Amino acid sequence: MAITNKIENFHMEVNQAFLDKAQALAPSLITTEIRPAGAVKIVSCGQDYAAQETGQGFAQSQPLGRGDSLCLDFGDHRVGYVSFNLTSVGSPPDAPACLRLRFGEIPYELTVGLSDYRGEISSSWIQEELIHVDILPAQIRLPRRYAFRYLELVVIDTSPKYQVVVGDVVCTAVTSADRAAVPALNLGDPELLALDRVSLKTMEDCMQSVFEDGPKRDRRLWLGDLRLQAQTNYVTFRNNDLVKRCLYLFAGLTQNEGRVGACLFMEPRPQVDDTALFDYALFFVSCLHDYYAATGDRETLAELFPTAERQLELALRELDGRGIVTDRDTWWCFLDWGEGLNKQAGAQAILIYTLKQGTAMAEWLGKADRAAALRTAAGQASQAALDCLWDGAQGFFVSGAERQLSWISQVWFALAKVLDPGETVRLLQRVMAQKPGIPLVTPYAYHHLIEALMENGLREQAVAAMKGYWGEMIREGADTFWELFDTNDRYASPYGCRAVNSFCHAWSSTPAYFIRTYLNP
Ligand code: RAM
Repeated sequence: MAITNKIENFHMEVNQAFLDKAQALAPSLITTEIRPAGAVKIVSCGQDYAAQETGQGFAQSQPLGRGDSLCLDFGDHRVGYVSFNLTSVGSPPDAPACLRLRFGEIPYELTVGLSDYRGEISSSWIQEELIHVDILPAQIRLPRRYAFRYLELVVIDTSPKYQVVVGDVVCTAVTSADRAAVPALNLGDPELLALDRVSLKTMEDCMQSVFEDGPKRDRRLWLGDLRLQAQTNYVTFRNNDLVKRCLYLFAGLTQNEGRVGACLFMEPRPQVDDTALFDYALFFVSCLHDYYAATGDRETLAELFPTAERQLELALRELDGRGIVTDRDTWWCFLDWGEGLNKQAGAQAILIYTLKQGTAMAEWLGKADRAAALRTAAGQASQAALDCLWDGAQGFFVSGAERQLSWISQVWFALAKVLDPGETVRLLQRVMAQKPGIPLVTPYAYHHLIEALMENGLREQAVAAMKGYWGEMIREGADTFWELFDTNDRYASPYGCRAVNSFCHAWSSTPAYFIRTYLNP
């Protein structure tokens, strides 16, 4: 399925006052200069590749001629700008030096070049450059920001008469996350400490002028990702103004009829994309709800509540005669990347979940009539789900005309609290025991499972699932948590090529949220 849901006759609606507020909250970036920890060799290991230390530090390279290469390890995941010196040895350079640079968050990416790529999304996400240097010596400053741990430099050519030496390689790393703001943890469990550490690094590298989803790809502000980043932020970096900025950006740049878009671009100027996702638009409601719960910022709640309410109105227009969200065969709702996943049940549950949050916000604002209307809508949507989507014989919610079973449908109905608490616990226990239908494939979807388990008192299962899933990524060598980790297919990609998967993806940084919310004494 094409990964696009372009709305018809798209136009952008701008609220300049909201945008001005967002711009006033733009963070300044903290920069740190980082040099390579050493040189490595990329070796194949099974279906994957690994970086093998050569045991050499790196100050400058040996002289390099045609076909020679150098691979540097920056010691951890980095997001920033790279510069280096290039000098010549031998005769005066009688031809330009031509270099190929490849950056990889993981070793595998260094093995896939632009010309090898066969994926579905743009090849331009491959971090590869071909540069010609006419005058030597030269100080090279690459204009792009890269997300990487490994940098491979191949000399395509010099000339038979001279070679080049690479030195003073520096990454100027950038982030808006302030480590000093993170509260200390009071835990002894080394597995939990490791999960927290990698979560923080993931968050840090995604916190830029907005909460980016991933600093390699897509490098933009997606609403579903923002929701989890904000929740993690409240208990880690505590940059609440960055959340506020993102809320004002989404509210200030809407699509037709005041619909909040699925994602925003920041450059050359802030603009909303023409992609609409049913669940993501509703998560504006959640983000505002959670922001107020974390900060008590009533002025922002009051100012942005109408935008939240508008998303609920637009979503309620999508109900069919039974009161169930209309299913579509486009990419209309996200939920997860599961192959063939039907979205109807999950969408219905998210509508109920956000109608309840809308009700709470209306109450906080003293809008009794609005609260009553939203509460009624939530009750009706819940009853319709019980009548049409609940399959009592199987003990699961089903989705779409084919009555599809999937984990994510059950998880979202647990979060939406449609069954009574005892039945919700039994539903989650059945999910864990019977593994119904389409599995969860992203850390984003796993987050919702862990949240449902934690909220329903199934803490032991939650911790075991978290240590099993995110812990496995660490055992696989993750420096930062990945966009996608399918335990049934480690090398899966929704994009047809794993090299364009993001290996630092903020929606997977929520172990820090769980540890600090539920497990830190
Ligand atoms: C991908 C990214 C992003 C996500 C969307 C739905 O492009 O992984 O993080 O929010 O899909």
